[in-house]
Amino acid sequence: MNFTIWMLVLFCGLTLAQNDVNETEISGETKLCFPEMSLLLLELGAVKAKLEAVEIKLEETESQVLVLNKIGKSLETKLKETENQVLVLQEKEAFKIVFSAGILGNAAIGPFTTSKTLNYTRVITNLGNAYNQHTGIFVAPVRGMYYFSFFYHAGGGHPVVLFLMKNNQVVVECTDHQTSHDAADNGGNAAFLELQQGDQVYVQLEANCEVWGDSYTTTFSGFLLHKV
Ligand SMILES: *[C@@H]1O[C@H](CO)[C@@H](O)[C@H](O)[C@H]1NC(C)=O
Ligand SMILES: *[C@@H]1O[C@H](CO)[C@@H](O)[C@H](O)[C@H]1NC(C)=O
Ligand SMILES: [Ca+2]
Repeated sequence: MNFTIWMLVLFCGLTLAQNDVNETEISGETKLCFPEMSLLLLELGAVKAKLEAVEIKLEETESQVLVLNKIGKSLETKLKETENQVLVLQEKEAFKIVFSAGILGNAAIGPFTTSKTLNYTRVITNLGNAYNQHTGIFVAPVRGMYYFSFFYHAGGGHPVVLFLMKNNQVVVECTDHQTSHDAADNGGNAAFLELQQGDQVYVQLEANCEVWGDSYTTTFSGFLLHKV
């Protein structure tokens, strides 16, 4: 080998040793020296470009994953809120307070010298057991809006005064005067009542009054409309 060839080999070697693969630089001398080597370098360049593209894609994907994570977290929060609301609704649905009662027997009740709570002793329905047929008193199990109604039949031989009572207060009333010719009195009243837990609701027969006690005509009913 003469000196020129040695120089060329040395130059080619240096070129190959360079770290930075630059297509423009490869194109000239290197192609001359080792055609396979220059092909390899070109391929290497292509691989590098691909790697860079993959890196960019990866970064994009990472930021998308972050966004998805955020969305996932907020969805999780929403789901928990919804679950809680469902629980509240289920509790509401499960919490039913409903009662209706008449009076066992078939006889006049009264007149008494003092006012008396009517004992509606024949329970027709009593979901939640808030009504006590032994005392005639309904006790609100929860704070809420309730509805009560009461009806009576009486013979007309005595006046009728019935009060719907909340604790010691009159809520609504129904009355009928004593008459000689009107032997069949029927009446009633009703009210929506907002009650605190423990409030008592009952029907009070006033002194010197009389109603007919039976299961079908003299009744007391109520139910919880909704909690408040
Ligand atoms: C490659 O080398 C040429 C000539 O030295 C230069 O003009 C070009 O900018 C270089 N390319 C890269 C990607 O470095
Ligand atoms: C209702 O029952 C109670 C006892 O639980 C009694 O003291 C009261 O006199 C009864 N009321 C009427 C109207 O009979
Ligand atoms: Ca009358």
